[in-house]
Amino acid sequence: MSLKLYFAPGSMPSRACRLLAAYLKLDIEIKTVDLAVVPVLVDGNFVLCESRAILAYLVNKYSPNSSLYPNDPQKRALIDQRLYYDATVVFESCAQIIRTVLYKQVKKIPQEQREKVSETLFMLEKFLSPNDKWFANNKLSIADISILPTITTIKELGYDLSKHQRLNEWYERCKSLPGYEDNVDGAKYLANRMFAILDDKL
Ligand SMILES: N[C@@H](CCC(=O)N[C@@H](CS)C(=O)NCC(=O)O)C(=O)O
Repeated sequence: MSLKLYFAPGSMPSRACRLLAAYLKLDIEIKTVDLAVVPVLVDGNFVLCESRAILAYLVNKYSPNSSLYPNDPQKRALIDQRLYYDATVVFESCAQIIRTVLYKQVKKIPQEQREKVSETLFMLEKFLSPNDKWFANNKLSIADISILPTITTIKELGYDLSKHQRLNEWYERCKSLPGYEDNVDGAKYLANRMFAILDDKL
């Protein structure tokens, strides 16, 4: 196996790929880069970008019978639905704040961006029904691994996650995942870069 992951610690999708690699105990070289779009996976001659495609590929190839991304069409469809929601809504709600602060050097997070994060987390929590411990099929899946780095970043930016009880309980559960601490370190690194510019927290 010759696996490499081009990675940046602050990058939420990069951290998701690293979390999955730790969970699957993959022998993977983590190559930290500054000036490139990340994450990018290199597996021999095969090169793949887009974190959610990378997560699905790693399970399909290296742990094909795993419940992280099951073969059953309906179970898989529920996971895909969460992944698309993550890519288009959850990640984006946080990424907009990151871009506004880091690229435009804005000192105050715009109110509409704060509200978007709250609304998004309110909707996200609806995927966790009272008996569901995880985002799909009541089992840990690549949907949880994809969503975790963004929620960690939002929390490290100062957001009070206890406003969303089930989401908060899910977050507590995620703390036992292999690689969780590296994910938190990346979120803190990103948050500290933003706090150097920001006047207030999220
Ligand atoms: N949808 C992509 C998002 C990738 C992305 O936005 N990466 C950011 C870091 S989180 C990046 O590389 N930014 C550097 C740049 O655009 O130059 C994924 O999930 O992999």
